[in-house]
Amino acid sequence: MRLRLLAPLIALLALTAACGGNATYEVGQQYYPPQPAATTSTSPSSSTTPSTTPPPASSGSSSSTPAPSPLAKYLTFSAASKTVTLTLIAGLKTSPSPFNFDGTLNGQMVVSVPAGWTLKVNLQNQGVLPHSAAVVASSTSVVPVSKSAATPNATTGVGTAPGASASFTWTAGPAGSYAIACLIPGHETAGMWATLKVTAGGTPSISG
Ligand SMILES: [Cu+2]
Repeated sequence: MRLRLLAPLIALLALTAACGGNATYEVGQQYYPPQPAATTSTSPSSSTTPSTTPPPASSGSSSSTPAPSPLAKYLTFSAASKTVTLTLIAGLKTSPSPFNFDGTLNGQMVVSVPAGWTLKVNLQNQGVLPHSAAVVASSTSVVPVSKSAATPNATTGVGTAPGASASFTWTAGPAGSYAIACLIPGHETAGMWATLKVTAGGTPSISG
């Protein structure tokens, strides 16, 4: 009886000792197969993830900066020199209306500049008509708030010719609501103006 029990036990011990190294390999190999199986089972769900990835990718780039306006590229500023530079593309071709600034109409674009800061407006006429830019008291005014707050020939038909550029500089203030408009006759009423807010403090911003 004892021998019968011992014999298989010894055989088992000998086997374990002989292929102890192999046993570890087998364990390692056994771990491999389940992993590819797990990968294949997750690949259908991961293949649905890439199709939903494009929208998160675009929102992911926007999450790096809190809700950036597509107009943000038109405004740069230096807090050190209290200078704001606004690029106004007149007659942007992608807009359905030729009477647009940076593709916006009717005060849709809102530019904020702290009082006392220097606002430099660079007008680039990419349209087919002459255009101009000037700071006015409101979207119904055709008179620049100051002589210097307008591009050359702002109120005449000459304006800034298609393909040409012009600029003006204005010291923002007093605080309040203004508009930046094209004063070529008829253009402002056609919607060619942006909202300008001169704030008591803070930093420049653009939205719309
Ligand atoms: Cu115009």
